[in-house]
Amino acid sequence: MIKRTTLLAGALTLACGCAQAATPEFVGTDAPFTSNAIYFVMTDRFVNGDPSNDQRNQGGAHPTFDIPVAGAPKGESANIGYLGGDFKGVLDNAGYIRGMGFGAVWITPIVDNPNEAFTGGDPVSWGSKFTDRGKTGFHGYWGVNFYKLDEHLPSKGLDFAQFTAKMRAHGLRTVLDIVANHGSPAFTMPKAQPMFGQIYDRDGKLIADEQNLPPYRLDPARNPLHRFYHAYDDLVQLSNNDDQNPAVLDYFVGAHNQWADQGADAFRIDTISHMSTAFWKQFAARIRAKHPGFFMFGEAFDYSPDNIGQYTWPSSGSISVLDFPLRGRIADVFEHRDSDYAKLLDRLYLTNGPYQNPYELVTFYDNHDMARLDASDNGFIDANNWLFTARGIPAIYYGSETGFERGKAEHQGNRNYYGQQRIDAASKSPIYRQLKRIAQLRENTPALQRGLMLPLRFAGNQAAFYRVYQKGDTHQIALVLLNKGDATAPFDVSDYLQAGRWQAALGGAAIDVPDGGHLRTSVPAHDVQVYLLDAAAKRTDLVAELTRLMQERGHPEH
Ligand SMILES: [Ca+2]
Ligand SMILES: [Ca+2]
Ligand SMILES: [Ca+2]
Repeated sequence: MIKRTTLLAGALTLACGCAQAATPEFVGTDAPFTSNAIYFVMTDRFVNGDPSNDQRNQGGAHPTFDIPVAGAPKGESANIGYLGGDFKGVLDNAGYIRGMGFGAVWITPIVDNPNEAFTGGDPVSWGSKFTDRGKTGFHGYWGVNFYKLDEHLPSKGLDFAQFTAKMRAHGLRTVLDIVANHGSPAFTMPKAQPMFGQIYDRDGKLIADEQNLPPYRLDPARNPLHRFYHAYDDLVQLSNNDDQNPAVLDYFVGAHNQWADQGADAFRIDTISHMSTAFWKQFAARIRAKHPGFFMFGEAFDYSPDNIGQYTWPSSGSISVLDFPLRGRIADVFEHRDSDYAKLLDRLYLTNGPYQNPYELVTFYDNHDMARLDASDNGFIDANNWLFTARGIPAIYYGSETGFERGKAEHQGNRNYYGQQRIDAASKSPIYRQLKRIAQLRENTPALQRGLMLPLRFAGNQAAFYRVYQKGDTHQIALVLLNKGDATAPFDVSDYLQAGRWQAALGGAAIDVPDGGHLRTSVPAHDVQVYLLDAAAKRTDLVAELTRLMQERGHPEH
């Protein structure tokens, strides 16, 4: 980008005191975290970097290591036991992740989970959903002591604080997945199992215990160990933390502040919609009182923009969300060859939408709780080209860089072990190569990270839009041209097109555009081109559109 010489201009502005001399600010968001693209790993399923913490003999009669799901078709597999992945496996591959163009790694919850396989609930069968019998806490979402690391994760010299520090030395921030809604499976066990349904404090003292009772049989009035929980169920057999109880808020603020103190850079908040916005408002305020500006995004597993938008508002704690509504359309568009880019347009909500700031949403096409994207290599390439140029913070689920287990749901291979061998061979995948190219471009292009988005054309296999970031010394206009068709597509852009020399950011010749001129080019099949003009927006109709986008960017909360 071009750095303006601002000293003289600044001095003149000050000297004359005239506000109109200042260049207007055009930004989608300034939240520093939004510069990063996120790579999401289920730590246990990524890489086993240290076999000494595998706990292979854990669990006694209910062992926890390596439990294949029965009934797999030939050549397929799934597993509900621990498979050995740990902090060291992530850290060992920090260079791999960073080299792809990611600035942050989201890891599954790190807190202590039960040390046996669960014996209640419904049996896990091939492809089943909401079934937990025989399953372990390999995923981390069954917290028992939220102040304590689970024993499968750290290594000697690599506790969480050391992990985050070493990741940062590689240029990677840590997004910690946190839970406050629930603990572990808490009832339906044939015989009560240790840790299940219990919560321990930072000193290791038992403070809550469902005692294998169905929620309606809890007696919070008389039994202090029941007061942590609602006397009604929420998600499967999980304990249901009482968001009205101040002790619950204190406990989770304390625990998660501890992990932020140890270097977590952002939180992904599990099951945010299963607790009240009043809880989250207080939670966010108390985290940010200690860690100003701390970035958080929640999982409200809901495809309705109006339902999930409320979590982003200041009245709910200004917590961003995973962009499920857009995700639904992304799957529609990139899983099908004859789809229309226009389907994406009305889920962007660039003006007067339901979100406090649509540019801060975390965008994705799949994760551990749904079937992985069911697309061809070209479908993945097209999806990534979209995700890393459109508004939002892209989050890629581990393995998607090679199309790993595509189309597979949980208990069908979605969460399978990836491993060092696949990582070492990833560069053979065209998905990986094209992802790296577009992710690295986003990493070096403020307009693609945080710029306002001005759509030009979304039709059939082509999309064209501007991203504009104009603040301080950075003045950047990006023109993004996407082609998901099987043939080279011509593009002819003139709307809002500012005169100047547009650089081809992904290679190719620069294009000189005269006043009132056109930018004519072509984009190969399943490819993207980005033209960059490092200049302040001057063209009158462009400035007017950007001013409108800026003014109408947020939700008009009252
Ligand atoms: Ca291990
Ligand atoms: Ca454990
Ligand atoms: Ca709940």
